[in-house]
Amino acid sequence: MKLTGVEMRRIAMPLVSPFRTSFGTQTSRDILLLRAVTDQSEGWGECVALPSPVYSPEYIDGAADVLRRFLIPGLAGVELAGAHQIAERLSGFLGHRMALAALETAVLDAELRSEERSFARELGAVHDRVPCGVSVGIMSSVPALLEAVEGYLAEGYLRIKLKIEPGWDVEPVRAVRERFGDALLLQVDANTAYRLADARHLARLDPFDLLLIEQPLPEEDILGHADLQQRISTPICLDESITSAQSAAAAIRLGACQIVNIKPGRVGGYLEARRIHDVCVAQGVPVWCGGMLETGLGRAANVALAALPGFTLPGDTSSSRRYYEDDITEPFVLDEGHLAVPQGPGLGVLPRPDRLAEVTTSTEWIAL
Ligand code: NPQ
Ligand code: MG
Repeated sequence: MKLTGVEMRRIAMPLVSPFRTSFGTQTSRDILLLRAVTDQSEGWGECVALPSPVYSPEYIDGAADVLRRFLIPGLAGVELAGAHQIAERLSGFLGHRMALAALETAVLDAELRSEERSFARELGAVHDRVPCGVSVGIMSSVPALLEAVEGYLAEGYLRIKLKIEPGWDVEPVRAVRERFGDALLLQVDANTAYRLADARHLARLDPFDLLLIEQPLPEEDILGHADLQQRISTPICLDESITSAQSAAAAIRLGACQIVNIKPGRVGGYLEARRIHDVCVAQGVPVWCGGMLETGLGRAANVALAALPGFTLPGDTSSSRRYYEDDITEPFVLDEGHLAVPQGPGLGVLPRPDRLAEVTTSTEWIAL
């Protein structure tokens, strides 16, 4: 298999409602899509980078630049036995894992489509549907939050994740727990908004029987998370800090987390994501699949990954309409709190040409 070229396409997708986290409020999602064309077929990859480097160091224009200048040209003239050779081929280029993940995914999709194999089968999925949770943004008031959570539970979501930050933590958690009861699967995500000095405050979440607290401290503060875990009983789950199977193994060994959020984009692709899954299973650490407000393309691959055996907690694999009124693919629709794992070749879904054209803001062809 040889790469002929890659189309880099930017799309702008309006969100159904603003999404507020500890790092800011977004009202629309600006996304970089890749369409890899090989001598055999073509495939799609979605880059999860945000417009600015507020969740991770990567950002969309930076990802587009490193792809255009280095990653895509790095595959020129290369005969690939498969997409699994891409990461090693490009290992001289450091970091930029979200960019690399998008490229590897697009080529893997092309490869699998030509061989009529699905992502689910390729990754080792053992379920044909996955249980789903939903991530609930920071709201203007507790009543507004309770109304939002009630709506999601009515839709069938099996787990609620509340975004938290200093000033919006114990009270919203208490209110949701009191209103919806002890059986509700409930967790929180701080997106690095706290410091180790907040340990006594974070311990006030302990009575609410949360499944986990996600990424309370900064990305690089592995030892801080290990120290924090000694002072709180809520299990710590890492998101931003886990950038590879190697960093996952280290964080687990150091006692920095008891649970891992796996986002393929953050770690350089679905193949590295599977290696993290394998490390965690070997260490008895539960994992779940995170989300980056993907379109149906990224969502399809995430749902396939979430069907691996070690994904024992519901993920942020929500329905399309949690974020988008009109997705670019056929929508993912919740059925009794689950999403069906796509079974068709490759991602098992394709963009609808008319909808894709409507949301496209620019395209660029990188020929090899
Ligand atoms: C997280 N995702 O787990 C991320 C954060 C995130 C579903 O909570 C636009 C606006 C894109 C906010 C991508 C969820 C975003 C965003 C990711 C937040 O930390
Ligand atoms: Mg997170």
